[in-house]
Amino acid sequence: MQDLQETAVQSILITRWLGRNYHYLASTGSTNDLLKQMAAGDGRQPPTGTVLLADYQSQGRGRLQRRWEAPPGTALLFSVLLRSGWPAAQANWLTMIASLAAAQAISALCPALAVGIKWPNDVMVQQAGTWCKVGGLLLESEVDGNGRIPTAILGIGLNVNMTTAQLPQAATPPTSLLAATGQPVSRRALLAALLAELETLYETADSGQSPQQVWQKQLITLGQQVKMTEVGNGRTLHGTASGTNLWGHLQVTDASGQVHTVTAGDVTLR
Ligand code: BT5
Repeated sequence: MQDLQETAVQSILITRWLGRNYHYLASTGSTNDLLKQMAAGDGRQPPTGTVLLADYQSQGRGRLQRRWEAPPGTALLFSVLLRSGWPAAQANWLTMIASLAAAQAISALCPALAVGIKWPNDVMVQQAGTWCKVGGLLLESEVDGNGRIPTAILGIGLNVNMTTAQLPQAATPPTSLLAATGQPVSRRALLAALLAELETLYETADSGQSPQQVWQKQLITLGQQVKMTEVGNGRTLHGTASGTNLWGHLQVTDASGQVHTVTAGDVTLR
């Protein structure tokens, strides 16, 4: 699609470094997989802030090897390489700032939409009074011997111009910006706005400041009755999402008043 090719995107980018090294592909398996290979390759190492975008993914992935599906020409599907060097505990800040950047960019282009974040990695918009998933984040990072993250790949998928009939079957009700507003949205303008927000948020986080305060304001999960399935131990918790910490972990208070801090999991709002 021409709107997302290199020259078209470079001409409207306002970032200093994020996305300045930008690659477009009409189709690939998964942008996360390809960017990971490029970052690990023997050739010229792509710099931090490299963005790889595909108009279509045949093997698009969510967390836990779930599928991420979007027909050609309808979505933003891209990955960002960040050579952060942050301590491992801060890795989650990348998911937090990416979901914030996506929410802020959507608000800028679709001011009438209510936008929020569903913990831990869903970008949501309200449609006919219901929160629906319009995008998701997939962070993949490795920890080195010093407990730091030399390289992180941040995958971002946003449903932009899918018609209602093109939305996939999904656990959380899905939508697109077109379906929610009735208007097509420029993928190129949305991408440029998102990268600009992400660059600013990244620089603040890079100075050591947690995005928690700003991020928490957008979190639709807080104060809700939730069913939480923890990733890793598969434990299920029922309770109220009562707070978060600096690392973006979710606190769930159960009926007996005990507070459980969850680092990774799936939330169903009840
Ligand atoms: C996510 O996982 O939400 C992360 C999605 C990240 C996708 C991007 S696209 C660019 C980059 N390259 C990749 O290969 N991936 C990243 P998770 O929370 O596990 O949600 C996955 C679930 O969302 C699936 O099991 C479906 O139920 C649902 N789903 C699949 N496609 C969807 C879509 N287009 N819109 C809304 N929900 C979807």
